Amino acid sequence: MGGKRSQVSHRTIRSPGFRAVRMAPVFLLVLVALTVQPALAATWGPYNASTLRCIYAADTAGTSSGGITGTLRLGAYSTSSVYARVLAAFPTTGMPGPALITGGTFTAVHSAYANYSSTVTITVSIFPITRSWTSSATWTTYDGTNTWTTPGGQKGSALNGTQTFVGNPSDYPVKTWTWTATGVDYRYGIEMQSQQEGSISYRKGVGNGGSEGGAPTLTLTYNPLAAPGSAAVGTVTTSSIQWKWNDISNEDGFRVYDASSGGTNKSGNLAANTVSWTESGLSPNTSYTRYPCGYSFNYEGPRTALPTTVTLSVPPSTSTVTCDKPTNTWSKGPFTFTAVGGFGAGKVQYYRYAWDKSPTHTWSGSESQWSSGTLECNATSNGSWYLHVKGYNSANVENGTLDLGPYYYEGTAPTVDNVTTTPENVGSTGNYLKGKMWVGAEVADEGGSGLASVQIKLDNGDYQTMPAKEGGDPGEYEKEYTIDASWANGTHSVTIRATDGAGNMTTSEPVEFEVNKNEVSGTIGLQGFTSALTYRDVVLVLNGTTAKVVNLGFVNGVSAYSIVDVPDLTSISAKTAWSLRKKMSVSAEDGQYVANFIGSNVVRGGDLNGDNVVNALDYSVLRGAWGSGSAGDINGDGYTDNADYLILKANWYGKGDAQ
Ligand SMILES: [Ca+2]
Ligand SMILES: [Ca+2]
Ligand SMILES: [Ca+2]
Ligand SMILES: [Ca+2]
Repeated sequence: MGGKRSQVSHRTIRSPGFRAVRMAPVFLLVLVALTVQPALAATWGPYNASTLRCIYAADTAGTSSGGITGTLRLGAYSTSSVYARVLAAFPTTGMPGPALITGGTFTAVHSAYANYSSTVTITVSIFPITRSWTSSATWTTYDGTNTWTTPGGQKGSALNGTQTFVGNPSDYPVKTWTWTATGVDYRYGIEMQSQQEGSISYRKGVGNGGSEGGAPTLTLTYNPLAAPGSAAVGTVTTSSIQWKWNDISNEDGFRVYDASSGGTNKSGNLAANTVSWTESGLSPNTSYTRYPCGYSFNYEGPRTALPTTVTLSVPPSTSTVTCDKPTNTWSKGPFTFTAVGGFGAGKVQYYRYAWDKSPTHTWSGSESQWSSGTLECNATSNGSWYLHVKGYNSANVENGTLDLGPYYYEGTAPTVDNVTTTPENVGSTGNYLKGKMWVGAEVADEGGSGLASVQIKLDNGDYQTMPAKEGGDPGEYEKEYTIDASWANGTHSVTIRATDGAGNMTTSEPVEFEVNKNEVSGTIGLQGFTSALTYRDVVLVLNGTTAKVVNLGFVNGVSAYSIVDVPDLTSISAKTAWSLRKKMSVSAEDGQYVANFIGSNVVRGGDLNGDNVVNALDYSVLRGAWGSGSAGDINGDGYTDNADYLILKANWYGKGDAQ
């Protein structure tokens, strides 16, 4: 400072140029040369006349016009040139390091017309300008267009150091302002204001320049902000990270950003000397990098990258790891586990897992990893199984374990043995006739889960429950069927399926059986037969080929008959001893044929020799047996006599049907 002040020399202001100016009718000229001296760090400046931007006004009304550039004056130059206010800009663009200008020292020379002999007084205040402005600024606008909030210059409170010059100008008294900014930055410049504003008169003023006096000086002080030192992160959770850094000097506080430049201020304004901040609301298993910086006033210091940190993964729970099989429930596996929501940022990076029969697990850190898709676990022995998982984030930091289970596994299928079918009625070839049929089986299960169901199906029908056999031994099952007219003839089968509590299933081979439930029935009437109960063998021929002999008891010449185990029929014929054969066509879709040999289909008598015609040969037989009952008793009354003859006669030359 002393060096600067030494520049204000009488030698300078009495230069030839000064004298020329002094010859002007009036003179008071203030000129300020501005320089900036580094307070704490770098040197900035010096300013020179060409870097200054100045406006002036004659009084508070701003009625005077005109500006000056490159020279800072305050006071009266002439009665028509009174500078009550002066705005001075001193560019700080490029000032090394962000910093708040916190103060300054301004030194100016009280100058007056050299021949002016009276003592002159001027009191000068300095204010910080609180917004940017341009060299087009006027009394009312800061850029020639937009108005100041306060006409005459938008400014903060007066900086301390108001000075009053008193003295004879020839003394060129030097005054120095030294101030400290409080809560406002005067990066935008300063306003020098005469407290005699409105009454400044000729030949008094402050400031100088060139030939009019020594050059004043301006020294700015500012606080540079260093980058905070990086420190290890503190507590990390699934949703928060405690960021830490080292303190710096001069800061009003700290801010934490999410980028090395630009980005978002995540922390807001933190207090001075803050060295940690816990950021919450973060996503699990997500990588974050933060950049704290100090700030002072409107300025921020350089940012420091803190260690990139990954939040913890979501700890495993029964909500985040699920199985397709319930616990405490038998199944045959496999056990498929799902990481609900999957893996990755916001969730869990991977699990380590163990699948075993122990309810708990001691972690070694070398367990297999599960990092995508589903996890299928297969049990290798019957009993209780458990899945143990431990979650990790992408930085391989674990967070939480979970034991799932028990899952009851067994893989031993039931046994189905001794499947039998037993018909109530069986035909000549072993075929099952109409009537009941019982299917039996012996079913058992091992492995622990026990039998859950025993089912049976007939042919390709649906499975039905096969009940335990009434009165049977444990493990014996029996199903009763009734073969009726609705059954189709032919091969049928039953299949038994047993399932245990774990879902293991055994299905027997189909057991086949043959069904032929056809039958033919009806009544047979013998022409002219006795009314008393009398038995006759009747030869029934099926489809002209298969003969069935039945012994029937006739009452009133009529007898019912029924033959089971017959093939599908198209015809049936009937014949007894001493009768003509009678044949009938039959049809029935369900195999239940009816043929009534009565009325016009009655079995006619007279064929005594069995050649199925009635002629003289039969008559000869009748005559031979006349009076006895052995050979010609057509009507069954025990005698061969005229009654039999009449039947023969009635059918004379009659011919029976083919078989
Ligand atoms: Ca500090
Ligand atoms: Ca089993
Ligand atoms: Ca005959
Ligand atoms: Ca007779």
